[in-house]
Amino acid sequence: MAAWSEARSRGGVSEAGMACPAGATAGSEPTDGECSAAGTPNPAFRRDVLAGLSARPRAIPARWFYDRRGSELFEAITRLPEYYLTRAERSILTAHATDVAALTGSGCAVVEFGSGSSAKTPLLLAAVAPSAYVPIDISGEFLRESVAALADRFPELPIHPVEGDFMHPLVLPPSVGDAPRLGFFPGSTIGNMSAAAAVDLLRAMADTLGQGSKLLIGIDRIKPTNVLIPAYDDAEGVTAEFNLNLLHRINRELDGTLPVGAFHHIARWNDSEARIEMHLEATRDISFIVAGRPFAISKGKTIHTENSHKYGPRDARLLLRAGSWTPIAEWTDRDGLFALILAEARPVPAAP
Ligand code: AVJ
Repeated sequence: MAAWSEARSRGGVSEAGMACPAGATAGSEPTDGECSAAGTPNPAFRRDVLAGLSARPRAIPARWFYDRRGSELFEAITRLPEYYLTRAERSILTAHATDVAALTGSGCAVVEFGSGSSAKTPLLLAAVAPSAYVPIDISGEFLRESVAALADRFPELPIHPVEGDFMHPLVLPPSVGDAPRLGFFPGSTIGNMSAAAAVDLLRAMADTLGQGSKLLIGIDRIKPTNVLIPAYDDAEGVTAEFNLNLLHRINRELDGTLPVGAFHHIARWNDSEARIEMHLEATRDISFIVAGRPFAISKGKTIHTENSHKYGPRDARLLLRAGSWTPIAEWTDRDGLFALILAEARPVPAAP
């Protein structure tokens, strides 16, 4: 998620993030989302952390939040009173999934970018009566878990999981047939990317789904900071724990000696970039080792760990158009906190 390294290498971050399967085996090169077995550090994680701690400003891609513990903490975040995003998006789907279905028709193939482990996917599937469901995720383990859960709920629905990086155009399995495609990208995951990376992703999605396809995407809106900040800095400290878990993960998987207690969770609104930023701030001068290399951070300096961009109604539509999608309908929750937008991949008439 750009802090998610402009999200170029990580494909399927579902809203639940990546589960780290208990039985993860030591492959030669663990894929991005998967845990390394003890003693075999994930080379991409090692590379990103060493580069991120060496860069100024320091920044580590947010996708590394989601080891098993991080995924559990994210699940806990989605239940916090302050974290309105998940509830707002679910309420929109509950109220409007039938409106979505009226515009897509039944019998389309639903292609979810990130495997659907959230409660939202069943709401959509129940309403649109798809001919097939195609979850795409880079983590095979995570994909299998969510396929099993959905197969239970929709025993008649053909499910064709695709293990791959949805940041790049993919070929859908031939078994999907030629049913019209409906892409699904909930959770405002697109907000973790820079505008440039988001546009690249949207174009890759259009390439994967093809002309005439539709995309249902969740995008969080700009709103007052007295609502935004608590959503990323909750009273219980769950988000702080989620952020700090990244340091624990570095210590566990990369032989780190980071003094986690000397870091402080920060969530701040960057108004010119229209985003929430999460940082970890050193509360004193610190020296530590990661993967055999020495590092130092002075008191008051931070490691930037996440961006969560927010979009006004026009901003969101412009982003979609820039990514080759034409918005055709949108819905919000009763408080206007979050938007669900339906867009279509269709040729745009030449300028007059
Ligand atoms: C899952 C990426 C949408 O940015 O709101 C939640 C992740 N970070 N609390 C978001 C997150 C801190 C979340 N996304």
